[in-house]
Amino acid sequence: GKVRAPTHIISTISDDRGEEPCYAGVPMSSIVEQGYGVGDVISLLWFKRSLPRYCTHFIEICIMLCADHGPCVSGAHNTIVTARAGKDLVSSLVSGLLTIGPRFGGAVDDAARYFKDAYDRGLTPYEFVESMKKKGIRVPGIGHRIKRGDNRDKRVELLQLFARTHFPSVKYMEYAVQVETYTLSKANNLVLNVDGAIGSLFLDLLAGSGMFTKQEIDEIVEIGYLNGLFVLARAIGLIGHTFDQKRLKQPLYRHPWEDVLYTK
Ligand code: Q5B
Repeated sequence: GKVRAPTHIISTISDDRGEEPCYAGVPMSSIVEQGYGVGDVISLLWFKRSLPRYCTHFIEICIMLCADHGPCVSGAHNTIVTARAGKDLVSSLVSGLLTIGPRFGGAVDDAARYFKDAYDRGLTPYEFVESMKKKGIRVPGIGHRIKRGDNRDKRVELLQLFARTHFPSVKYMEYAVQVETYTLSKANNLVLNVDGAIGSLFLDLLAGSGMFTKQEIDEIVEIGYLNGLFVLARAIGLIGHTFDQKRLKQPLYRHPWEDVLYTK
């Protein structure tokens, strides 16, 4: 009989061997003809399924809200400095992307992991926050450099409004809000930030849409898909900052001596 030659790569999300590329089995012509958006494409390529419109719309809102946050944040700063050093688009982009991590923009997965674990184990916000403090771990998704209890992050409010209107359940997000109420009683900068809002709301999307098994949700949270939303979104802004610096013909950046504390 026929013997299948062993392959070196297994791939399950896309196929370009036919007349047109397919994303998770959906041909490109259907994607275009049926008016799919980038949220649908993310659903197909990341989650290997078509998600309901409110889910893909939520994904698109996350992308739009996180696309940029001005020139002063870590990622944009690195990109600007790199572009001004005369580097090309890809170098400037990745220089900014490499700052995304546990403190800046890359706390979405950990926020989802910790909020899910605490909610599923029935911990009160007090028990959760204090147990994190004992372990010396900052609560991912909580805290911001400029946002405060009396100057909330509009992006968080917009995400919450959308989810409260369209999601069947927002239990994880409401838990995150209770955590925020407790952390705000400790310090005014310990707001639920954009990473925490997306992390908790994505748990609600996964659990409430009926499109994922419990095992699949656990795997998504464990592997960590959700930082990808911030990375993808912020790439849009970082590319913009690169073009901006080139357009403005900005010279090499050098940090002023006055802004450095030289000490022994
Ligand atoms: N404290 C974000 O810190 C920041 C605490 C905490 C318990 C916490 C910090 C943090 C978790 C990671 C996270 C995403 C580093 C942030 C983003 C995207 C962005 C960015 C932009 C965009 C800010 C003062 C006191 C200390 C700390 C305590 C702080 N956070 N305790 N849990 N989570 N959060 N990152 O202001 O007693 O004095 O020692 O790591 O979710 O990145 O716009 O900028 O779109 O680009 O530097 O929005 O919160 O505060 O370090 O001076 O701490 O608060 O232990 O207590 P800060 P610190 P104590 S969204």
